[in-house]
Amino acid sequence: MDYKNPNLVIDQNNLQEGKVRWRSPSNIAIIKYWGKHGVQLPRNPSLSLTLDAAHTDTTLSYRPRQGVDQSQIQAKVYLDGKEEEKFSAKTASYLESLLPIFPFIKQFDFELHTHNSFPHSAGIASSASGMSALALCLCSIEDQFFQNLLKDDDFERKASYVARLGSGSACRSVYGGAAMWGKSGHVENSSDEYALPLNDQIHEVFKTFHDDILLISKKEKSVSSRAGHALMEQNPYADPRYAQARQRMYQLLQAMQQGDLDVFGRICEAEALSLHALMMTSTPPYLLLEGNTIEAIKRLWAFREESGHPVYFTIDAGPNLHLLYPDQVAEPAKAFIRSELLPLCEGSSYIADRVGDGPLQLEPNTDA
Ligand code: 2P0
Repeated sequence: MDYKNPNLVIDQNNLQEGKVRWRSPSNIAIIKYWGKHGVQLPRNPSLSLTLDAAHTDTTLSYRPRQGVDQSQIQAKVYLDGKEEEKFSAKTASYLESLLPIFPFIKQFDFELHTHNSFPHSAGIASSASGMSALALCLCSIEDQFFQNLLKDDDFERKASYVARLGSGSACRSVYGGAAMWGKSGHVENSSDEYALPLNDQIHEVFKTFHDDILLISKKEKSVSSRAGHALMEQNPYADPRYAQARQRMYQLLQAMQQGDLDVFGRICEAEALSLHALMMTSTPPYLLLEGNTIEAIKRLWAFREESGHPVYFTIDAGPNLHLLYPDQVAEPAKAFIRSELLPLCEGSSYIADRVGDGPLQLEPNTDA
């Protein structure tokens, strides 16, 4: 797949200013992406559920530059109305890297207003929602000027590809429900370069899933995901890990087709623990789990043993626990979470989220 296209230069007579706006959700990985090469190419396939409440709203304004010179791309980024110079510099260099795909970028100056629905301290990666929202905005600009992404499938695949270049996990957020990313012999058209929606292939029960995110700690994590991915290159367990992820992907896809919650839950929890085991076996080793993360897992296992309810956990690259369960057990699951798990959370806080329908294009003239 090659999206380089030198023809996407806007005729001077058609150059005009405008705005596009997208809301894009975060996602929670069931099979984890951990280890990469090149520009966010994954070492193993991953699969995630797209969230709903945790999302980023981004408005991208573009204004024609006076004469196309060689000077650097201009992008000002405002987070909740406040200019963020660090994000402005990062966004400008991301846009610069996209010039072979969107040559029209150098015909504009950009302003980006962005708002996350979740607090920074929540430990939800804003890179997945933020980078997918920006990628969708860029594809919308292309579509406005060239009308060549008219088919939803083409639009979404390109947005997923472009989002991946910004942040790996972002490519999965372009699709609602469940999405997988990375070449797998078991999924036709799967690719390391973009994600695929899986919704035709999975049981309806997974679309009813809740994800209650328990905020065990709101502290900034000690090792970034970027550094964590890099440490995989020297990890002695890296190769067996990539083989394990491939095998689990196959088992998970079958379980999700059949609606087998038990197998889904076993793989989901094993993946979370494998991810953190990889951190513990890196050089230098590190640990993102807190004592209360472990205590919450033990209480959950005891609750499941007693009640038989299909409530499972996963963990991202941080200490917070995501509790996943189908809507049919929401009542007992929420009662258990309130009485036994919230006391383990910082300020008893959690975010109630659910599997969502994916990104939404918004009217650009509402507040960002
Ligand atoms: C995932 N995570 O599959 C894994 C599991 C966190 C734990 O991808 O460097 O921010 O931007 O490609 O996507 C977090 O890493 O990494 C991540 P980059 P990203 O969701």
